[in-house]
Amino acid sequence: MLTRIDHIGIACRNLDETVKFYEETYGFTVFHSEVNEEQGVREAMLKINETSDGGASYLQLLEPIREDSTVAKWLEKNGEGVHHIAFGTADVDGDADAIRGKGVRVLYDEPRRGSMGSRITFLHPKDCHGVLTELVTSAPADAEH
Ligand code: CMX
Ligand code: CO
Repeated sequence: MLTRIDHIGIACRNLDETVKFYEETYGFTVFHSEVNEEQGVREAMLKINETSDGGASYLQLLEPIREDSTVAKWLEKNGEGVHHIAFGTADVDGDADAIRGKGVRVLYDEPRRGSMGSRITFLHPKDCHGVLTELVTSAPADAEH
């Protein structure tokens, strides 16, 4: 069951400048940052609020680290902006299977590694009314990232 907006993914050209904008304009702070080689991004997670399912909602600022990454390709075509939304669930495997069963393309056979040791998969935007949609199960609270 999808129980929260886990994050909104925002593509930017310069992560440091974009983080500065969110800090100075809204007073948000970076909760976590990392490089995800597989996804081809350098990212910062800004925690916005905690949620009733025990998780939290974040902004995920994404800067491409490779020209052939999905985010680089998207920036080239669209410029900076909202790239995807992510729903949080305790069971990304089960929810992805259920959604696949409804005829929506799930991009990965098995969930991959996301921010902070989470497990993530994506639904094809063309099957979701134009919205690239991610499903996330957070790492257990005691897990190492
Ligand atoms: N939102 C909405 N539509 C999108 C989109 C997005 N983010 N990215 C691509 N599309 C649309 C394009 O506009 C295009 O539509 P048209 O054919 O009407 O022009 C169509 O999808 C195909 O786009 P493309 O530019 O040819 O891109 P690809 O098919 O090569 O890749 C996708 C699209 C969704 C398969 C790819 O972006 C992907 O695998 N995404 C999942 C991984 C990802 O996004 N990782 C970065 C974030 C990591 C994280 O969140 O941790
Ligand atoms: Co994301």
